[in-house]
Amino acid sequence: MSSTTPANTSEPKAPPSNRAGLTVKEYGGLKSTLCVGCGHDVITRQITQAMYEMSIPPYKVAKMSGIGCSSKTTAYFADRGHGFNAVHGRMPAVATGAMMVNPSLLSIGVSGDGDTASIGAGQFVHLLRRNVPMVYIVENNGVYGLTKGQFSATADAGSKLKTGVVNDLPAIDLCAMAIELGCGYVARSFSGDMKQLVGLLKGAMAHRGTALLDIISPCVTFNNHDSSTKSYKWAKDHEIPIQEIGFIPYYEEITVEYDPGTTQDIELHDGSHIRLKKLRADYDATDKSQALALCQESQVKQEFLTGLIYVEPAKKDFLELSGLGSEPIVSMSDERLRPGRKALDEIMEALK
Ligand SMILES: Cc1ncc(C[n+]2csc(CCOP(=O)(O)OP(=O)(O)O)c2C)c(N)n1
Ligand code: SF4
Ligand SMILES: [Mg+2]
Repeated sequence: MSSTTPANTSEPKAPPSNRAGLTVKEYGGLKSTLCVGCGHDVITRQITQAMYEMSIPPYKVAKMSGIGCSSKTTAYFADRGHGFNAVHGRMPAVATGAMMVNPSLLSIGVSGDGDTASIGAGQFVHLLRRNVPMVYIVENNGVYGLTKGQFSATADAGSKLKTGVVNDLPAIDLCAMAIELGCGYVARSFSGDMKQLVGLLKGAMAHRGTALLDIISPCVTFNNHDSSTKSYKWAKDHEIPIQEIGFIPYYEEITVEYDPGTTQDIELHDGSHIRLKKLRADYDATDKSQALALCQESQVKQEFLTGLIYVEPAKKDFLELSGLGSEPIVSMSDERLRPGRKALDEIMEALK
């Protein structure tokens, strides 16, 4: 054979690695056991993509969840990460403890509308009030999917189950609740809007404090029919994005100017920027009263407004508010953590 034989150009190219030297495949997890077409699996893919694009090493992640089809999601990404599958509705307490002990991890919580807005509502409001540093994703399908499709507290009044049962109660708006309780990053999205979702997830991962993402995630088995307001068709037909989301990580130089009239540029605490191309000319995502008004407008007009509804990057998180130093408790020595005989004697003396 001649030495000038052309090189084999059909040789497969190595998949691209990120700054952590990992390919997107290395952010994968177990094979999903959810129904084919479930919105939750689409969200899993976007979480995986966002972690990869942010070059977050999987072992630096604490995956937290409760109970439900949605709460199984944490098994399907970053299988080299840490994980805790808590009791139904109790993920916030476990996540709070984990973050107090080891804030060097990025906590990603995945919950359902039942897990968060029904049984877990009491825990959820205190997580928001405390501003626990974590990404909190609600995979919202308006039903308890795992227990065969009963209405949850986020189901809209008037929506119907396949059996014909009508929901008479008003829905809890998780975004409005989060803004009211002081959450500093509040977004709404749809599992079918992948580009928007990845941008919002990256911003949430760079945010300090609780970042809430309320994502409509259709349950194809129990709540995807025409009289449901949590179906693929309804969400696709009604989605009105309020911005186009751009995310610029801290290590990338910002070279393009922006027009403050039509674009909003928000610097997050790690130096990343979230750039919002406004599709609603006057909307300011840093204005709390505008954000609450938008949620209300969305309810009254039955519109499905998506995007970054509210952001307050400078807000102090629970660790700062609690006066904890930057050293994680988990890496402190026993000598520093135990008070010792002298200190105990002094306490006992003071109690006499
Ligand atoms: C204490 C307790 N109460 C009730 C249940 C039964 N249960 C399991 S999952 C679930 C609801 C899940 O709904 P959601 O959080 O919306 O998740 P989805 O399955 O819809 O993703 C319920 C009521 C339970 N496991 N534990
Ligand atoms: S029952 Fe619904 S929520 Fe659960 S896996 Fe199936 S489609 Fe998804
Ligand atoms: Mg649900």
